[in-house]
Amino acid sequence: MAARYKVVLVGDKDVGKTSLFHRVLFGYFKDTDEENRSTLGFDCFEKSFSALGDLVEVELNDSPGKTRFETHQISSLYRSSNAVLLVYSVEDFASFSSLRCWMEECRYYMNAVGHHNILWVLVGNKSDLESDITPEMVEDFVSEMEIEHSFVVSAKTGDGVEEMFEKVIEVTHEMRLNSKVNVDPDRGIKLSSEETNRSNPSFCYC
Ligand SMILES: Nc1nc2c(ncn2[C@@H]2O[C@H](COP(=O)(O)OP(=O)(O)OP(=O)(O)O)[C@@H](O)[C@H]2O)c(=O)[nH]1
Ligand SMILES: [Mg+2]
Repeated sequence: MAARYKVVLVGDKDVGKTSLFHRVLFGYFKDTDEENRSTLGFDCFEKSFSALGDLVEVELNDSPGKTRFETHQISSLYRSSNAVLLVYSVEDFASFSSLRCWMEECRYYMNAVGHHNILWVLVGNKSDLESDITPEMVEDFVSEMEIEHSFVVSAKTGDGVEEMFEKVIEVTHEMRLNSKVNVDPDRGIKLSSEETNRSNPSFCYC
């Protein structure tokens, strides 16, 4: 059976999460008019990718930049994610600054269920526009927040998007292969058989 991973896009309104979602899944840039473009729900779509020679199923989740949802909807999305793409727009310093809050929010819900095996990825979108964010700012942020992977991409031109997503899936798959802790995308964290046998004869879902 193919491994399944859940990846979630988070970040401020208008940074281009939905545009990245379309670019990754359907390979084109979907421009929308200002009135109708804000994401109102948690859209998701599943697609197969190849990683380290294996076929993997990836559920990519788009989320609204303005939280309008009940806590349980947000917490269940975060706690079952394998990778979180923290998206900012390179021409919007405020969207970069608020990533700390987005990360804290995600960590809060993940910590609540003991889910620590997450791949955090920093994604600067709109690289086709002039950037307000210097490489030093990015370096300081990733080192302070202990983020291992950072990319600058453009959903509009497609520049860097495919490479970024391939890397995310590859590293996520590598983490899964090297780890004893697995995440069931529907139910949360599941201990591996070795861990389970040691503590409890049945699987433990948080
Ligand atoms: N120039 C440029 N514009 C982009 C890019 N990606 C998205 N946009 C534009 O930025 C605006 C917001 O994009 P969305 O994808 O709707 O942003 P979002 O993060 O999903 O916003 P919310 O759903 O409100 O949270 C739209 O007008 C997009 O066309 C990009 O790479 N370059
Ligand atoms: Mg959106």
